[in-house]
Amino acid sequence: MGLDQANSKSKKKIIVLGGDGFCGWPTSLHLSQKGHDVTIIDNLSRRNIDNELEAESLTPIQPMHTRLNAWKEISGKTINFYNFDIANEYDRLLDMIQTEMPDVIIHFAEQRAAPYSMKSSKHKRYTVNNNMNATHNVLCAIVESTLDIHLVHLGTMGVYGYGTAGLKIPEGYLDIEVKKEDGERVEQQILYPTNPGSIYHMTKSQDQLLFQYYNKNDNVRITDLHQGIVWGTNTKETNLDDRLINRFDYDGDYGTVLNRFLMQAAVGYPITVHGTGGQTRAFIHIQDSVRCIELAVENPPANNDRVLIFNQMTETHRVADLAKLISKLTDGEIAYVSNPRKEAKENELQVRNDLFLSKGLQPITLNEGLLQEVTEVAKRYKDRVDYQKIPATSLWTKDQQPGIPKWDKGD
Ligand code: NAD
Ligand code: USQ
Repeated sequence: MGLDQANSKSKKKIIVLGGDGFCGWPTSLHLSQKGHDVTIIDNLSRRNIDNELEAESLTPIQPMHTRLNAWKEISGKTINFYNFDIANEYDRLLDMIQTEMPDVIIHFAEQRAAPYSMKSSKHKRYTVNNNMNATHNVLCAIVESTLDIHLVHLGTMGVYGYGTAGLKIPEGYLDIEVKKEDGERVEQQILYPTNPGSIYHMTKSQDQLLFQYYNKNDNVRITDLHQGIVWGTNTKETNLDDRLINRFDYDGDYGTVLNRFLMQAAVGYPITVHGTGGQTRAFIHIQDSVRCIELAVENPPANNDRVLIFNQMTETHRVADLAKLISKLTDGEIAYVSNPRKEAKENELQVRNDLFLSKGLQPITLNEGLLQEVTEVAKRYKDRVDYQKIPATSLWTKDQQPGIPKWDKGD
């Protein structure tokens, strides 16, 4: 095979579901930059949720068509965009798959905030309906299309829960040994038992079963990426022009812990540690997240392989340690607030991520230079912060208290 033929074979037709979001947008740009033919489907529900919560991205994200026109102007490449709801418009999704005939579908299109999913019955039901139907519709449409499509899904480390019996969390499958009636011992591998900590995380656990079933019954080739908390804002491509800037969520529902701490320190708001901050979580920088997805696209499972599961994280940190690190960097004050969530006060977390490392991932670690970079994003846009939106007010149970710090300027 000549080099041109090999190159054209490695260029894929990719549909990105949820390509307007925090992870989906930089991934779409990166894959387009690499020469893949990218089409985004997104119903802009995340932007509508911003309207519902009256909260905005810290960074001034542009309307979708401004983003796409800017990308065309800068890179010369076209990304097509279709605005529809994959959870509710099955026929449109099927039609799009049959027309586009993609090699790969990357599925980001779910409601992804644990606090938002716990706000009320309405939010719980929306999250379950949206996420379960979105995932099931994609799987169903792939089978109905009869095309051999590789599905790459963004899952979460949270499906495992965050407690281990001292072992490193394996990549999806757990080795077990069972004793038969006759005393013989039999070794097996099972999906690691799920232990979700919110309605959102529960939908991701359910996704795993849908994948297991469609893989077994219809041989759908699936990669499920169990991703940790993504931090940072921009990537090589989103940095090319202000109009390509990625979103930065900081509000009490959508802001994730490390980016919230960076924003809080940048604007002089107390760093809100929930409880003692003994919670240990897995993290990955947005640039590494994008690279991992590229690696997953380049390394699909073969036909008849079981669901391929990667742990998409690069390091683990205790929440209190992150707060102290950022406080040291910025002189920010730390506030230990009551935890609005129902979760273990403390946990150890060790995770295997050998698969991505073996495929060439060179992790960006949480060093001071990078933290500085994010702080600069936070500082640059600090005038856009609405202080009222910072506290985490979504409660897991009626007994919990909102995580509101005592604050001279805010009280
Ligand atoms: P996001 O909310 O920024 O992006 C999701 C996108 O999907 C949004 O643009 C939204 O409009 C779209 N969408 C949602 N439902 C849809 C539907 N029914 N039809 C069409 N479009 C729909 O979230 P994100 O942070 O980019 O996360 C993307 C995925 O990665 C999620 O599935 C999430 O569970 C997973 N993940 C995220 C993180 C993180 O820290 N952000 C960590 C681990 C895993
Ligand atoms: N926390 C604080 N202070 C804050 C915000 C959060 O102490 O101001 C604590 C939380 O109580 C929790 C931890 O930080 O113990 C992580 O919270 P988070 O909001 O950063 O992360 P989480 O709710 O788990 O969800 C995020 C993404 C989700 C993804 C998940 C990966 O929103 O889409 O699936 O990270 S993981 O955590 O590995 O399950």
